[in-house]
Amino acid sequence: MNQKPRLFSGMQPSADSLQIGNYVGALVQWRNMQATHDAIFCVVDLHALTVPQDPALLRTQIRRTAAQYIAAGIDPSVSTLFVQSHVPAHAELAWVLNTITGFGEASRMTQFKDKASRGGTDAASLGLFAYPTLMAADILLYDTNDVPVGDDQKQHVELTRDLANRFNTRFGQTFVVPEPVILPEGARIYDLQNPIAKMSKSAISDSGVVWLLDEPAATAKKIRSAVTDAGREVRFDRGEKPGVSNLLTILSSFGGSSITALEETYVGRGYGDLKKDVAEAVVSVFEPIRSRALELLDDPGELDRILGVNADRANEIAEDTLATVYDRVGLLPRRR
Ligand code: ATP
Ligand code: LTN
Repeated sequence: MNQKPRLFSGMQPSADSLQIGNYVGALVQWRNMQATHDAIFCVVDLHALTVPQDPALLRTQIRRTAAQYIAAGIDPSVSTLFVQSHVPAHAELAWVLNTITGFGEASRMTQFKDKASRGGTDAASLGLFAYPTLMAADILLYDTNDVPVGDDQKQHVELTRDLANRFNTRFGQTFVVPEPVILPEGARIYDLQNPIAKMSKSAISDSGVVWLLDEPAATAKKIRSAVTDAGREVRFDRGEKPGVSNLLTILSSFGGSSITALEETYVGRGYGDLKKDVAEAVVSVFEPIRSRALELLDDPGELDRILGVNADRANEIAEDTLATVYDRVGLLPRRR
């Protein structure tokens, strides 16, 4: 039998819209990997709860995130696209994994250190501390082989591998040990106003963030206002020209030409031309995705139905893994 490898990835519904980095760095890769993998994509809403959220806003953000996955080409009849909290086994397996994770080991996770240091470690929640074991549960429930993530999540996938091996050694072969698939550096997009920082959904100011669901005119305006660099030459140089290099990366990702080919096109032309072309390229790709997402959001009943069917599919796999885990660690099976 020639089964495709299993893929699992997810994003937090931490904003009303995804940003251009989520699209280039994750959605485009996910969409392409659907052909080669048995893919599972998750809206990780329980992860979003690790920092304070407004309940009414969170609920819309969950639907909006799912709608953007579909609009960008994740096909819920080919891949499994579901909401994490709809599959209870995620929280349940996370608990068991918490019991085999060292306090010191969890304390070394850099995302926790970064996020916790913003408000002071004492104010950080236990949930934030346990974020990586919930992520490990997401991955391990589905016998996942490949986990496409950005560089910042690599440490969490390494922890997942350690936990899988530890569990297998202690309780017998149970989990597939997953591999991180680190997304290419060329797919990393920086903030338009601060091009040395990664563009992020939860940036303090959104003036340098390009949203997938923004009106085309607003997107074009933001791109025209992007900070550039001293000089006039359009050349890729992340150290000396982070702003221009970021715009070239965006244009290359959206227009398909290589950065070298683009540099040649702009010989003797200025930053204004570059920005105009970037804006056109981004708007022409985002406009149909935006319309499709808004259409899906106009019919929340149908969207919820799709998510329900997909959650059932995910549940079947996840429940099986959880039952094996409960059995291995010595819990008493529940009579049905
Ligand atoms: P938050 O600010 O809420 O952490 P984020 O926008 O940084 O959100 P995540 O939800 O952490 O994004 O990441 C979702 C996916 O998008 C990940 O696979 C991540 O690697 C990718 N991603 C996020 N930002 C960028 C970026 N600027 N460039 C490339 N890929 C990105
Ligand atoms: N922590 C990831 C989101 C995430 C994830 C996962 C990614 C949660 N669970 C499982 C891959 C596999 C992030 O912030 N990008």
